[in-house]
Amino acid sequence: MNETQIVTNERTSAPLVGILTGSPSDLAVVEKARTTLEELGVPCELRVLSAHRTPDLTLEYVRSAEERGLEVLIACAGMAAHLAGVVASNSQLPVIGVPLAAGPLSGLDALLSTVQMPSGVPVATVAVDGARNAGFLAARIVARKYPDVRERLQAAAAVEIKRYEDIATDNQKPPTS
Ligand code: AIR
Repeated sequence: MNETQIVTNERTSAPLVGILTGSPSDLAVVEKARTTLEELGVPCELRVLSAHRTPDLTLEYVRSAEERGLEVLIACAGMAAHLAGVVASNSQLPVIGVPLAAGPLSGLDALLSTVQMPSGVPVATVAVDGARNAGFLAARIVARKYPDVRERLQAAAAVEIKRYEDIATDNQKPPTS
């Protein structure tokens, strides 16, 4: 995949969430944001854009995002991760930052670069490699407007609760032998 290729999901409806990531090398982790959104029925698009390597294309994408109908942006990057900050300073859409564990510092550099934003330019930063939670958070934001997404979030939460309750119940059983 080249650095500007758009990867859209299979849904026909227009994307509500735009996922940006700094490099093709990030995709194994970043795909989790996309699959989470797809599980929750939230149309999204994923694009490889770097604040440092393709700054003009990044700004073009971010500045046109709102008028194209996007409602939330997820920005993922490793190392000197300025992508989420650049996105938040060029759009009034809510921005979720995902610091990635790339390079010798294993994500600590990306975490600090993403989370320590100046006031007035917020980035809601999730955990290092927290792409799945970025998907859930984006879904919660759009769920304020789309009740079907809220219902799917609730159903997904119920499945998780049941799964861990079953595990806890099994733990209480005495060993069979
Ligand atoms: N990156 C790309 N442009 C700016 C930054 N910070 C990040 C990517 C990736 C890391 O640098 O998001 O996590 C290494 O990228 P690459 O392409 O060298 O593998």
